[in-house]
Amino acid sequence: SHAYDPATIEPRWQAYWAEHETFKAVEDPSREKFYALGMFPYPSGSGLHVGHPESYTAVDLVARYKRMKGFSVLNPMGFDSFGLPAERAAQRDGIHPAVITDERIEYFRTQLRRLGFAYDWSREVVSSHADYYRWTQYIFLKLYEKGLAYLDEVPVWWCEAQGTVLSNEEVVDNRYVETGDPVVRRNMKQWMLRITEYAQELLDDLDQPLPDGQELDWPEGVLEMQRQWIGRSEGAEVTFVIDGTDEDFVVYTTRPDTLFGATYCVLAPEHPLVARITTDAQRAEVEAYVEKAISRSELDRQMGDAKDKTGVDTGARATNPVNGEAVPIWVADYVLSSYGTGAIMAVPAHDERDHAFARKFDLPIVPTYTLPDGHDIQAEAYVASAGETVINSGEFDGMALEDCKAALIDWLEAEGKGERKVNFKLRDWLFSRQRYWGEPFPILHILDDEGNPTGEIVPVPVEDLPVELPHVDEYKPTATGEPPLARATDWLYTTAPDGRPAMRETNTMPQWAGSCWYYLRYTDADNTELPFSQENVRYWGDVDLYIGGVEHAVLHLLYARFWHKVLFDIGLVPTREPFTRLANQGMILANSYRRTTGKYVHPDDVEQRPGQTVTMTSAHTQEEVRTDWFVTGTDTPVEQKSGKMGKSLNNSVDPLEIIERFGADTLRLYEMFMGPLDQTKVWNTSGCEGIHRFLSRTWRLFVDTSDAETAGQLRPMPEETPREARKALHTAIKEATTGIEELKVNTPIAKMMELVNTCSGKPMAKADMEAFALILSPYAPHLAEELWSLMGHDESLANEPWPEWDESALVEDTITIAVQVQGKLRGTVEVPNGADKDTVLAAARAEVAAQLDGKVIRKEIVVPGRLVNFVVG
Ligand code: ANZ
Repeated sequence: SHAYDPATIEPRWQAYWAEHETFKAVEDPSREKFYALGMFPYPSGSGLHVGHPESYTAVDLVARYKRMKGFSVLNPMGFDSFGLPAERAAQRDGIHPAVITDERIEYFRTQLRRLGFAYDWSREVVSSHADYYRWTQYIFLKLYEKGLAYLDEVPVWWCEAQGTVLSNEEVVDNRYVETGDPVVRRNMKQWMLRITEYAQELLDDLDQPLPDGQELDWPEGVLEMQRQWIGRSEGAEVTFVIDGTDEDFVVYTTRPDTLFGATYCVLAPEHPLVARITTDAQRAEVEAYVEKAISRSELDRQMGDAKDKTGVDTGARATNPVNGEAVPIWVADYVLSSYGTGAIMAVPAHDERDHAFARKFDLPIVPTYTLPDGHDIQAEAYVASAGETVINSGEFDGMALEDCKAALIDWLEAEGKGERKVNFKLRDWLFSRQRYWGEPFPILHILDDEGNPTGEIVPVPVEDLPVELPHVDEYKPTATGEPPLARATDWLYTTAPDGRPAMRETNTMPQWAGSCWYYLRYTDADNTELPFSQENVRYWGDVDLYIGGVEHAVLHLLYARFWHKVLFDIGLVPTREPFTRLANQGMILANSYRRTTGKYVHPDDVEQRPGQTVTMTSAHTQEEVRTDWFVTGTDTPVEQKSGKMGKSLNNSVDPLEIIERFGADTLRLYEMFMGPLDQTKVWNTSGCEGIHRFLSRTWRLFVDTSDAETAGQLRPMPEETPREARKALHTAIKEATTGIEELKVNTPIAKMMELVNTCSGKPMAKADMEAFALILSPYAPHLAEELWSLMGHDESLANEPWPEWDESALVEDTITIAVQVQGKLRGTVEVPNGADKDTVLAAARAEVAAQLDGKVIRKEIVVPGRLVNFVVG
């Protein structure tokens, strides 16, 4: 048979590309570069599902397109392969994480190769391989040298179930976001990265054009999430002197304009002054309160219901610096020790938290700016930052509220009672984990004669990198709570460069480390002397297009930006920002099928039959649902619902399964056809059938599939393309060009479908058939290559120039003109597009001849391209 057969076409072209190194990225100074990147996957146990190739296909479209536009293209792929899940699987199955990880990567590679991506596989990176993490360690040493990595005793999130600490970013609602395991606060010595030093720059560079002309083109939602995370605020630090002492404390406020309304102060339970200033009468109560409060999580404390605000009066008083009034000092857990100065001035009139607290403990509520008519400030706080007039504030009374903030800060500064202050929510990055499967730190702890750490730290010399991860048989923390690496005693004890006995750092780096700089390694993946050469990184520079999931809006993208800025400052990278243009792919959902037991049945194992009402139970609920889905061949009902494709809903679809049924080109095209890239979409395998039909029709447009002798050959192509087909072709070229440039990846497909319809089985002239194959190639590269080769080319089309569209071909042949008599529509005429006025009038007159018969035409009104109106009398 000569029908469209992806099963033979696709492996052939994949082999061809590999053999000819068609997509090898070259540092060609004569061409402009384009760097396209998809976020590298974590090689999970379940392999890629059809959700992953969505962004990879979009990246691939652009990469292939840019290559045809003459750019030198870098389109690489790799694996983000350190992290907890592999360690957990290793523990469960008794296989070393390195072995498990490499097996998984091999499966991912197979899947990716069979999708036909135009990757330069020679640049693959695997973050858990020593030839890669050696350089992660190298960059860590750069951070260390710059004073940006330090050890600190810090309150951390400790996850007992995982036996590790987690970063702030990994904890939501006192649970580890990945597993739902509970976490608690604990003080531990940890490695920290001083990301706060870059807070302002990380914020500014989101919005401003950079000195070298770089400017971020990112989705607004992601920019906003980064801004929120960095959380810059402007305000003042104000000093309060404690009555009867010469001690004082400093509060941070964003509203110094409300200082006259500060009727009490609050110290965080952890504040060092609490113990010292508490009066004897209050001591027992305060101590009990502090002890309890410290064990509560920060989030809990922040979220705490307004009504159950808790706190205790220390008995001490402070002087409000603006009006000299004595205000009580309380201790309460809604003030966090880690933000600002860990102390606040409370303005119950204008802050909701303070208001709730003041109501509960009967503290005075004094407004400092005008209130809306009828507002009862004792009952409810009133929050405004503009539009009101200052009251109860001495010499500041009568000022517009929006001017008062600066005026009060100036006054505080002049009086030496406070100063301007900018604060950030961003905290330093907790950078160590008590895990095995991560990058070892290139750090040594010097030991004394008894073998105890002296506290002195020395870095491992660069020439001794990598510090390889030693083999251990047990990945749990040791009995003393030491990380698993403490078990590798042969590895653990060593000597410092100066010969003193030393012990290696036993923490490992967090999963985020490897992904902070992998895009740089791709520029020079085989370099054994350096993480990347200056020559290559200067050629490839920033990533021109980066596509990935919106779940990385903050963590990965913020961490990578931070590392990049450090590398920029030490002159190792040429740009301030790593990712110039960012796009997010939407989540792919799929139907899932839940049994009454709560277990999910895979979509392949269910069938639809006339319905029945069943009681479905879950952990918390029992509900009646009507369903017409059953486990295939049984009477076991299942409930259909759509949800995120993945393991937990047992609704993953393996790309290989789709490739086997329909081919990779159908899968790629379907992924792009489902809808706009950034939108959530529901996967539907039967949707692939329509796409497969389109590709078959495309095939038949080129290839004779009849039983005739000419079967399998190109169909005869005319000298000239019919006008309608030419218009459809140029429309498709235009749409493909702008669609790919603007990442509107679904619309060009519709235009190509229209083109094939318009041709309705009759080929166009050869040059036009070639142009069609070229614009199809980013989407369906195997088929396009096959057609290209059938048309007599013996090289890949990957480097052919991208077709240009002819605007004049898009113009309509004829246009329809409305014909009115006395302003009433009496008919329409078709005239050639661009016809002159006389031609149009003649046609119009003929059309309404009956109505004009016997009348005198007084006026002929012509609106070009639209209508003719005859005024008769
Ligand atoms: C007085 C005041 C009056 C405040 C008012 C707000 C409104 P953002 O904007 O999020 O940076 N604050 C300061 N340090 C705090 C801490 N460690 N724990 C809890 N709250 C703290 O928040 C700054 C405001 O949050 C500060 O301004 C302070 O309350 C409070 F009408 O001071 B404000």
